[in-house]
Amino acid sequence: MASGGSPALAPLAALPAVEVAAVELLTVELPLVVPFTTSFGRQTSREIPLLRVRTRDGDGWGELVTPPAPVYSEEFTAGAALVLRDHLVPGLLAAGRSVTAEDVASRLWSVYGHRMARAALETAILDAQLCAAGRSLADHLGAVRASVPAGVSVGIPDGGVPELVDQVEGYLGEGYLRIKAKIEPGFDAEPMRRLRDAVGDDVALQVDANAAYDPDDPEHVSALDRLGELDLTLIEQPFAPDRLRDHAHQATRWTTPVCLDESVHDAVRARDAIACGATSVINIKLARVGGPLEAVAVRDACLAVGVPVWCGGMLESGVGRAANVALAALEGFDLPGDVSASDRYWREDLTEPFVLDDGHVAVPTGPGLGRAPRPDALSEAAVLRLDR
Ligand code: OSB
Ligand code: MG
Repeated sequence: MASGGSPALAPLAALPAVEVAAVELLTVELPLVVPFTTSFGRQTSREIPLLRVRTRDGDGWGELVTPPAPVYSEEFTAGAALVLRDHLVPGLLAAGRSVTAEDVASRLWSVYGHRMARAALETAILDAQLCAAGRSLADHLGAVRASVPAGVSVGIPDGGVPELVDQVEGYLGEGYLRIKAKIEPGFDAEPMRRLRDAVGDDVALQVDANAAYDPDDPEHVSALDRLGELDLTLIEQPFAPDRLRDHAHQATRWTTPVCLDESVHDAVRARDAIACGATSVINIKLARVGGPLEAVAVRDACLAVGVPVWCGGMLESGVGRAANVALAALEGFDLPGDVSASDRYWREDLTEPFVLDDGHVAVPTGPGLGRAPRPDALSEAAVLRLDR
């Protein structure tokens, strides 16, 4: 994989390797408390595959955040599981069972893409290494805060604007510090105007199109133009991931800052997107860029040129959320992220829950991720062995 060009601001400490005894994927199905609809589809639950790296010193965990279908990017769960079993895990262990998180990028450089699959593997190995060393992920990555400001991402509700306003008012009442609303062609300028009118001018409001707009369609562009009146914090990923120049062109016309998500799959792309004017804010998801190490490289590339970043999410359980919250605790993550409390997603999380406290989520302090799945949450998990 083409990994990031920018060196880390302060290089991460080297951790001792762990000796891998087994690698497994444990999959559980968890219903969402409220359906989540974006321009690319509607989800009522998540099939959550957790990657477990068993070592002599204990287990490490990582979450595979792929959706069931290739609708957010090329990646999807069944494909990711196969690529892990047939390519990533064998490729990693071919050079020996003593591994570090860095080995996921360096030993697997010749495997293209599949960043969410790699991220699960890298996170699990790093978790195992950090647990053995008795150090938290946040500490290791260089966290500068003990809690992170929490935003919430709100799907397109079945009940339209009235239901959207209800949901948003509920989240604001709980203390969330900013609202991100999903938009799609036909559900954009007018609904967002009504949402802005309902919540008032003081609420930090942003929108996410998940690449649903066509820059060559004047009606699409004019709907996005009209968002400019709403004092939005940013508009996330209006166009398809490869359309950097179209993002750059519209960014010169809009007052609303453009923020890229899907387009930014690594630090090199982050640098290029910034340099061509396609983005002035970046949503960093460690799973989208291949793991926590590349996520830090993306952050470094942004910080070097003064581009603010924030931590995105993929409806993670507590396992993936723990890694996201650690990342969001780094310098540069100054905007509230999609790092919401467990109860925004699940009636019962797979781990000890993350809770909202005065609009913030506390950064785990325990070794590694600081969260592991409760054994009873995995009692009915389907298990796939990945290392033979
Ligand atoms: O585009 O940010 C996105 C969820 C799944 C896939 C893509 C996205 C999202 C979210 C939810 O917006 C973020 C979260 O709360 O985890
Ligand atoms: Mg997004």
